Amino acid sequence: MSGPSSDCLFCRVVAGEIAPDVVRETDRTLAFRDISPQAPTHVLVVPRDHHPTIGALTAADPGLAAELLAAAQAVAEQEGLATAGSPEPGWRLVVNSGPDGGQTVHHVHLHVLGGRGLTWPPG
Ligand code: DGP
Repeated sequence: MSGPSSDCLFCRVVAGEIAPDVVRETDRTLAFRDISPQAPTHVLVVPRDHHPTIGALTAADPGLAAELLAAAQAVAEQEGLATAGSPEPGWRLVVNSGPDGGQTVHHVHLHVLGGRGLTWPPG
């Protein structure tokens, strides 16, 4: 599935019905700050097309999945969490998928987290 879904929160963000704090955008991706940040930097990177999960996106459009990953790296660099030549100071990429993965918004999104020392394992 890739057309907009009227009951999808992030489709509404992409459509401009909900105004996000945009960090970066490309023709096919949008990055905006999470409404409930879990770290000093917490940015969500989404495809403009609707795909419910990372698995669905990868199956339907692997090129877009790669673009999403590149967009997350670009956001990390833009936010000062890494440079092209170094991973320092460091950051984390999270993709929650499905109920056990803690996914609450069913439009695939990458969480870019950083700005503090992050612990492991996650909850
Ligand atoms: P997940 O649990 O992986 O599905 O994460 C969904 C994230 O979406 C969560 O960190 C909070 C964020 N979020 C929910 N509603 C909104 C919203 O309206 N605007 C923004 N910017 N973020 C939202």
